[in-house]
Amino acid sequence: MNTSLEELKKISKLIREDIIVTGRDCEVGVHLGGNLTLAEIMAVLFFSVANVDPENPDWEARDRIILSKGHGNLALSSAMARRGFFPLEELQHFDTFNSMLSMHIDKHRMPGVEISSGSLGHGLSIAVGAALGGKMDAAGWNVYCIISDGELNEGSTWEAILSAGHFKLDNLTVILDRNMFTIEGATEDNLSLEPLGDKFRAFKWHLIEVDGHDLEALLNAFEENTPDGKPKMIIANTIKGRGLPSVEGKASSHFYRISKEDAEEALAMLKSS
Ligand SMILES: Cc1ncc(C[n+]2csc(CCOP(=O)(O)OP(=O)(O)O)c2C)c(N)n1
Repeated sequence: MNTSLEELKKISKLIREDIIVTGRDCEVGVHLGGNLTLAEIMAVLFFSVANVDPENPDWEARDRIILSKGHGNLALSSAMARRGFFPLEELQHFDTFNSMLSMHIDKHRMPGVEISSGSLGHGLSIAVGAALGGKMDAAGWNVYCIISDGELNEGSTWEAILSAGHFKLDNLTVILDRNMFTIEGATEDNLSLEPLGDKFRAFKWHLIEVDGHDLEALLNAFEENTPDGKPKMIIANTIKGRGLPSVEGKASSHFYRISKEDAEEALAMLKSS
């Protein structure tokens, strides 16, 4: 899909707005921190990079988008609604009884979604299986999988990373939401991950590191070819809770209900950006 940078900027701002408004209106609160990291990534994926058809969500030749960090469903839901997979009004019912949109992803309710997720550490293994299947069938589609840095604390994720390098899955692109925090605090305090770039290279991946809020950098990263059949790892450096001054860059942004006043402030900042 051909979408200009200017248009992508507008879309990513709309996704941010949806997250803040839903976060304000959802009684129990939402995962604000780790959804606000995804706005630009979702805009670029759904409106430029991935070959998907909202009119025909199960189209065989579609690219497969797998959000492994299922608590990012609000950003995903906003992007998919704005792309036309379902009406935008659905967001008003986010996480209410019988809604198609829940705190974590339910593939049986949401059209165009590949997997249910929310139990962390499974999505990349499924993405690797899909990419391997695509290769075996000589299918032309690609797999895009978004993982969190918290999921790198799970062994299953590393098994998948090992497999993708071994099987030369150059039809697989992973976007790592590297916001440096999990629910418990800083990743480097809990179970340190660095040097991540060296680790992915050693596992035979093509590594690209970008500012995950920079639309142009993300677009370039997706477009870059990978050498020698390597799968692509995009480390997207993001800021947890981006756009919410009181919690930006803090673990406390992870899950809460934003106050009306803070939402007003965040929306005003967004408007003037
Ligand atoms: C298997 C599993 N264990 C624990 C949880 C509870 N949980 C929800 S979010 C989260 C961690 C959040 O950190 P991260 O995965 O890095 O997400 P992000 O910072 O990108 O929001 C945890 C442990 C879970 N969803 N799944």
